[in-house]
Amino acid sequence: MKNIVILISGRGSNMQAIVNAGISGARVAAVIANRPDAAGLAWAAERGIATEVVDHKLYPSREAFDAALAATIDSHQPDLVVLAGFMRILTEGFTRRYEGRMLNIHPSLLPAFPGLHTHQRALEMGCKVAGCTVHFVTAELDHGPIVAQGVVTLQDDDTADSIAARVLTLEHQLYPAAVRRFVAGELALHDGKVKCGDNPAASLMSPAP
Ligand code: NHR
Ligand code: GAR
Repeated sequence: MKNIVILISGRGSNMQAIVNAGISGARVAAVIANRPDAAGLAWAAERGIATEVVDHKLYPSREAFDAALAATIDSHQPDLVVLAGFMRILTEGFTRRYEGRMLNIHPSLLPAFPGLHTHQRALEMGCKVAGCTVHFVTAELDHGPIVAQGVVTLQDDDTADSIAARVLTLEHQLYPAAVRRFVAGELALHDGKVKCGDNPAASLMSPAP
């Protein structure tokens, strides 16, 4: 049985999608938040999942926060660390510790729009498509090797909120599918490149018509 540790900062709907997917061969060993008020914590606790808070405001530096976070994660013996709406930039040392076993979902079609406010930026640029990207986490923010992407078509009356809602629905399919492939041994990082099994269709999703 593999241990998955999920890091959240807020609502945790991607965490819920992964828990609800029931990944065979794995269990969600813990849900850890950097904010005590993260709504997803209560949802996880109600389901008997271990929850922890490592409050970044209680640490004097990013290094000190990351050291405490790593100690908490490691106490759950993770095979995979999943960032699910986790909002703190991680230090290089932290990302190296979990190299090849830490995934993130980012709400844009990377390498476009790393960072925050992705949907608003896509609208302002006149993009015709938007989406989300699952990637391995490396030191460079939102630049790790890409595992899977979900694409939505933009309409004239779209707002950042309407795009976020459509993309989120896709995130909830794409992310559990990627986690399932990692747990099954069909997805790995070798020499900085993504190696995956022979199911390329699992790497690109768009909404059902
Ligand atoms: N850390 C590293 N080193 N590499 C990545 O690829 C990371 C990462 C940490 C988080 C998620 C990412 C996203 O999907 C992620 C990927 C937070 C910020 C941010 O600016 C940017 C990108 C992501 C997460 N955070 C501010 C900070 O100062 C705080 C913002 C807030 O608290 O609201 O850490 O988008
Ligand atoms: C998701 O859309 C995720 O892609 C995005 O925040 C939302 C989290 O929702 N992540 C980031 O912006 C990371 N910086 P959730 O908490 O309901 O999963």
